[in-house]
Amino acid sequence: MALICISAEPQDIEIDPAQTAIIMIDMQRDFLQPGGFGETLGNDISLLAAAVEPCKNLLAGARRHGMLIIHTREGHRPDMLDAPPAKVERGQPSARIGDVGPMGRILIRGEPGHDLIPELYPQAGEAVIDKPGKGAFYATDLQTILQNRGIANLIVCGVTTEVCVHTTVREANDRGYRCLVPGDCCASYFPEFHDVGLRMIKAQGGIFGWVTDSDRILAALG
Ligand code: C5J
Repeated sequence: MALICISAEPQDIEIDPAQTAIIMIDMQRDFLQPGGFGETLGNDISLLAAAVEPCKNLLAGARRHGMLIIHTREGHRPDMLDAPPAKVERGQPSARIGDVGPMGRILIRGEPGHDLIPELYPQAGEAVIDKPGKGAFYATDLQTILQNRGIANLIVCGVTTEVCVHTTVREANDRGYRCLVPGDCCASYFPEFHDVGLRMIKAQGGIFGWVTDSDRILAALG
């Protein structure tokens, strides 16, 4: 496919879809559904629901165009050897990482809560990357996968905007990837952090990347 031009801020961006991957960050039951990690931290999980439909539409468009699609999941080994005590012990959650909740052990790989939400479930052939940290590059094989597929641009979606989406965009930007963030495909428990998070990405001439929305990407894909 030829280059396409996507309307974005701070300026439009031209990309080759064949060199572009969609990264769906942590659209897991633990963040979006009752009884999971997000809710144990005292958050209103209903605030994340708005991103689901736009992500679904974008995924459908990306699949139609044969784009590389990668899903990530934040979580830890069942023995929790990869879970830093500083992360597990932090704050005053109603249940900590590794404790048993209504969706199994909180943020532990293999548990129901760690799984991706059914609306955005990966299709056969789509990579799923388990990450112990906030950034998708830290302690994962994401960069190897991207290099092997000749990827230069990332469309980064998911939750939460200012935590795992932002950390991943920053990691990717430092590694030379051009990051495009569709704001309606991201969400936060803190709407003001979502707004400022997007503004931070596109400020200063696009210091971390570009911001757009799912409709503009789909329109460009045609
Ligand atoms: C958080 C994430 N918020 N996926 N994780 O702890 O953003």
